[in-house]
Amino acid sequence: MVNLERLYSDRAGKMRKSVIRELLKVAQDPEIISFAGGLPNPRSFPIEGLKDIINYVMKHHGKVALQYGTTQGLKELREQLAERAYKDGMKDVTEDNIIIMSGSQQALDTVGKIFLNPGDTAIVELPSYLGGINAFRSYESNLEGVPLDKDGMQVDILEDTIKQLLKDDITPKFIYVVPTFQNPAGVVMSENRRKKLVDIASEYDLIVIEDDPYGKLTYDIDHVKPIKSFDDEGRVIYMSTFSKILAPGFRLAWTVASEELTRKMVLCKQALDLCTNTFTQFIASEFIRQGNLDLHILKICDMYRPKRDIMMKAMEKYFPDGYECNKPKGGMFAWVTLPEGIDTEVMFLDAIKNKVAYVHGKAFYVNGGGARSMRLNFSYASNDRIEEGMKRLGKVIEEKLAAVTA
Ligand code: PMP
Ligand code: G9A
Repeated sequence: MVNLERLYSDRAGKMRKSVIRELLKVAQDPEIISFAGGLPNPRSFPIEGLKDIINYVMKHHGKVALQYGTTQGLKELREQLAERAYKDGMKDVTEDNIIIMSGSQQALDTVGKIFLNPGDTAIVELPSYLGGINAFRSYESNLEGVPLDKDGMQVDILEDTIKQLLKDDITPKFIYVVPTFQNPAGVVMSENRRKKLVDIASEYDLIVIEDDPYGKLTYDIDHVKPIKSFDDEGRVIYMSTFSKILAPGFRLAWTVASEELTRKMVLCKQALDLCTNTFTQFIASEFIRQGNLDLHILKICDMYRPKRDIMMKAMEKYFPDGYECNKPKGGMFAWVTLPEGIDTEVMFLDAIKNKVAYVHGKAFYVNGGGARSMRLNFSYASNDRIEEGMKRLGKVIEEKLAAVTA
């Protein structure tokens, strides 16, 4: 037998399982109603339209679409995304500022790889996206958390945190935020805070990582300007993905960054996977060229808005008094905090017995907080199953509360 422990790097030893990825197995049990994974609804996939596009790509671009591509990605797709970024308010963006990534997850890993030495510190939100936390931790970094409220990261606390770190002789490398329809908390960072965040980053000479998979999934409010649109100094790395607006199976995402940062990330990606899936890049590009993407996003919003509403109504109907949940104005998640005495990680076992799943709050906190909270995804389940799942969950919470207060 090989003694692998002796051979593994320190890095490998520190890698942790992703609760979300583990829970995907649970979601595969058809009896369990899953509010756990951040999965798009499979009925939203434009399967028929994509069949035609795939045929078109094969006919017109087959020889290139099945070949290796450049590491930075298909030029036509980068041009299209640069144009969309410009429309979203990002200045001076051309295809040279864009990299097509194999999912935003790869972009997060790349950020970790280019900025974090073992022992370095990065700042994340409390709560924060688990995949980001895991990617940064795999580079043996320390993560410092700054709490959110209903307007996103509390930037005054951010500044105090940075000052305290500097006092302790620690220079944080970057600030990672999911500012729009946050995963997991569902909140939107206000425009004032977005501007203040860029000012703080400038004052302390830090990078901001703006992770924006959900910005286009907006149900009651207009689009919010990305943080990157307030960046005049090339210190914001913006990333978004086709996972939530087309299909996560494509594994397609993109970054918008200064040319210098783009060159460094491309270098990093050369070692990661040579290039992103060329075939799906052609499909996505053709989907955009034929004018389908924005219409498709509208359809997704029309599908998810009522799901959000059904979940919120069912919460009022079935959950015992004392919980807190702000109605999310977009995205895919509701964040619920339950009364004192409940630990959602412990309660999860009861939930599974009752055939309903969620992600417990602690998974998203780098400081051990979140024990009373849970994240509920409303995009994946059918409308009927959302209602039924919330009923089951309400019963689980009620029984737990009764046991706690007994
Ligand atoms: N960032 C956030 C905030 C996410 O929610 C997700 C997916 N749930 C990702 C990154 C990863 O997305 P992708 O499929 O593009 O790798
Ligand atoms: O399946 C994944 O890992 C992507 C979803 C992320 C999430 O649930 O936050």
